[in-house]
Amino acid sequence: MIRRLVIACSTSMALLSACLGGCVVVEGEPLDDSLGEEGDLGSARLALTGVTATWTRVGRLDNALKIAAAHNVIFALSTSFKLYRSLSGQNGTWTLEDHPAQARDIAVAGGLLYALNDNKTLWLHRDVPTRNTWIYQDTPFAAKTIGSGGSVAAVNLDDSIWVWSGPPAGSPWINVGELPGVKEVSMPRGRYWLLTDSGEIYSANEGLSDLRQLTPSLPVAAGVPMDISAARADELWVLTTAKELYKVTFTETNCSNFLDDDRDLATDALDDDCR
Ligand SMILES: [Ca+2]
Ligand SMILES: [Ca+2]
Repeated sequence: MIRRLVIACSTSMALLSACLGGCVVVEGEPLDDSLGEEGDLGSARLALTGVTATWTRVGRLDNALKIAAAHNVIFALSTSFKLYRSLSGQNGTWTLEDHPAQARDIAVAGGLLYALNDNKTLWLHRDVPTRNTWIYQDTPFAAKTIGSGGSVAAVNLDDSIWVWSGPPAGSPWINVGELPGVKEVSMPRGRYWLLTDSGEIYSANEGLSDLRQLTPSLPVAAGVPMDISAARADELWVLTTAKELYKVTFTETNCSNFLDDDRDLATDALDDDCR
């Protein structure tokens, strides 16, 4: 059981002019994705009422370190800090986007791609024709990870969780709580997803209340989740320690409780899941 504490501390920001690394685009160097087949792992109940979670194995990313999901594209940062993108996440669809050699985590927030560098500088990616550019945003010096969603969600070294209200650069960070053992947070509109150091995934309401564990539904060989990313409340991407990539989709199954259980902005009979 995760203990919830809300703490108050401040994150001061210092402007550093460090470079994110190379900006040269090199095409056609996919991740090693030669293993595995796609497959539906079947359904598992989230410990939430009115929702069923369906795990689907999408592919394998042998060299992946981090993932970041947008609405129609997923990014992966490799262990050699190369950035790849794919429309589906399936094997053979990854293309090299850039080589941000200092990046250690990536996130898509509000449809924009960010990188957190080794020196704790935060950069916004601008994909313009013929070259990648990265624009300095801030220095969340205590951040250990950043996560996707409506805003950049940083987990600090002391397990406190912060949401960044930018861009523009220099916008403030807002403390939304603390969860001992938390590793990554993803905050699509309507849902918080939390990944612990031991690989457990929890759903939470705003304010980190009502924590509910997402049943893993993974084969033993897949290991445990090591990164999560969600661009929308009813879809969660999961990278495991065995470098398997999964997509978890959430279906509204209680169609008469006047609640939008899967947080897809459609309630009961208005939700396609209920038709
Ligand atoms: Ca409902
Ligand atoms: Ca719904």
